[in-house]
Amino acid sequence: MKIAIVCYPTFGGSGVVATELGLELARRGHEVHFITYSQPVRLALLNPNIHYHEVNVPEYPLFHYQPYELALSSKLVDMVKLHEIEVLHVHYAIPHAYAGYMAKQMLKSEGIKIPMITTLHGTDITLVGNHPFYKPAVTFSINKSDYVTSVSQSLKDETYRLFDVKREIEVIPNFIEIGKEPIGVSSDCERTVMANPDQKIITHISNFRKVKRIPDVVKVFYEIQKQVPSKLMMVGEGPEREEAEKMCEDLNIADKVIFFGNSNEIDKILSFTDLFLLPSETESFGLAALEAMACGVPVISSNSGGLPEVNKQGFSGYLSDVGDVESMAKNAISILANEDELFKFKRNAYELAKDFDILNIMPMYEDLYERAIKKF
Ligand code: GMT
Repeated sequence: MKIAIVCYPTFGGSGVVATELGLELARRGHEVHFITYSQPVRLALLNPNIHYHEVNVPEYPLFHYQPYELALSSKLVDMVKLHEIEVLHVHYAIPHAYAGYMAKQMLKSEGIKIPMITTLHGTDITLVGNHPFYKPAVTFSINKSDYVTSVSQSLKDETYRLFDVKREIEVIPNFIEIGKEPIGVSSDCERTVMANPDQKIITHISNFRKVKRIPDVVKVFYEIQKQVPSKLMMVGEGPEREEAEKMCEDLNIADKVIFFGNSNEIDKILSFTDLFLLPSETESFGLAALEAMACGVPVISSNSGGLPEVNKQGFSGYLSDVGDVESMAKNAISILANEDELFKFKRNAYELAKDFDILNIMPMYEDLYERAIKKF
């Protein structure tokens, strides 16, 4: 099949899911065209089935806001015609589904019919898309998509609750490549860069936005380190980072916390990690938690959104109410303070991650593409 993937090219979240999806489709022999404003972070171009087309938005002094949707829809039209693309798969409704719909209409006027699949990822529904300024356009573009998927049952329910959506939404969970980075593959020497042998390693990875509740990460760690010798790895970049660094100074734990910024070595950091923290306000899925579990790392998370579909209470970790840092710290300590318990949770986390193996999820997307192409 010839598939166009539209996504954000950024670290984490929907961009990573879209990129990993495209890479796997290419490995399976499909021709994949990434169409976005810069090369997706995890995209490796050394595969003859992978193509990358950059969307350029020329600067013009008249424009206070550059018209990205216009440039994207034009690029989609050109690429579909040039490469005879058979299906458009847009990740994140805003503005991709909107631009995709416009491209479809332009192509239709030239006698070319192509199906569009929209995958909802989370903030496009729960935070941004729900804003009254965007809601009519988001509702319209979801309803005008030929197929809609969401990354969790929780996100599907939220979409029906918040929007007047008539379309059927299919749940296709996020996935992970199991066994890509075998557990414990990195050397002890690398571990010492992060912590002493007697210290446990706790990790948080995110875009450091408000929704991630970064102060809760610091508060939970503050309680943990009082009882268990440990270090905290803060991976990612975003608006809450500075405040978190200040908080660590104020709590006198700055020497126990490393702020990495965005990193391309997430697998390596996770392979040394003993516990992952994700206390988010809302999380449609929590891909970072799954990435941790696939490296055999138990998860302490909030119980919001789709997190209970990924992290299982008392098995792969624990879930607490949003903001209940006391319970999160207590659960974290109960895992970390006992080696047998830690070993059990690590093994369980890895076992559970296997349910989301890319090999189990990919056929769902391939089946969807086949149905979509056949119908058109
Ligand atoms: O985590 C973020 O804030 C980034 C965001 C995105 O759209 O890139 O992530 C969302 O999509 C991910 C991939 O499907 C999900 O794993 C995240 O849970 C979801 N984030 C939220 O719902 C806050």
